[in-house]
Amino acid sequence: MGILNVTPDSFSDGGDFLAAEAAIAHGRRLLADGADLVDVGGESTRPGAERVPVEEELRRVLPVIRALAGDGAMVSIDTMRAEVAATAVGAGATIVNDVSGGLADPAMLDTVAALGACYVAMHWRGQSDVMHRLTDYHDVVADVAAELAGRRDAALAAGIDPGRLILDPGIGFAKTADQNWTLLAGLDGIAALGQPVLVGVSRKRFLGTLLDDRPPRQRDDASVALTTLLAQRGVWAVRTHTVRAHADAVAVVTRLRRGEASAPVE
Ligand code: PMM
Repeated sequence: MGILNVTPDSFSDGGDFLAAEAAIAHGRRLLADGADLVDVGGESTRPGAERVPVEEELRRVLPVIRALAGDGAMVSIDTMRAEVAATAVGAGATIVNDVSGGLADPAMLDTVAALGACYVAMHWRGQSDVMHRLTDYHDVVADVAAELAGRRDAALAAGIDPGRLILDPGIGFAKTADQNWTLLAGLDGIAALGQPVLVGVSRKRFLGTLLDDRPPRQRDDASVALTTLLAQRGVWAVRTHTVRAHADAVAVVTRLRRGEASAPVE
């Protein structure tokens, strides 16, 4: 899943693709590099970010979704708002990626169920301006799994098709750097919920912390290392800023697994 942030303030690529033409060109580049889908977002969720008005969010994302979906690309809309989700699906998006897992907008789950779209429910505890204070866990893997199970049950109760529901542990959202690592190491606890798993680690702050405070754009090699490990664990998708090296890593893991399965036993 290639990231296309049509925002002035995202932590790693804010402002790069604010003009629709630049965003569309970048989306096409992500696809040419091997992305299976492009995640278009018009509101930053970086720590401390302020919310944007719904009209502005729509103004940013709609021309980009129309153009990429018009090319035949699979597009997801990264939004916490039911109104944006519905309008984006009308413009050609087929997946709603909601970092709040339905908690930010009480109309979201019913809206997605009525649209018949795929839905990504991410683990989330509060908006970006407060999430750094919401990091109390008894056992981060068990607690995130239990809270995500609650979002899964709410999504299914609203009528979202279980075959169209994807779960995401929400790396970097209401988690310390150490908690992110513990959660990644314990990802089987999230997979045990029985739904496909999406993971977003690309360029995130906990990688900067590991690498002597390196800035976001110098965290890509570490991000690819995690993609390799996550692919080995069988995740459904990884959400990344660059695509080529990640797609290559997935191809290597896929080939290696095929080789293991078919190798003759001596
Ligand atoms: N991370 C960000 C935004 N959207 N969506 C999902 N499903 N999972 C994530 O981890 C996630 C997300 C924040 O990263 P960005 O500012 O680079 O887009």
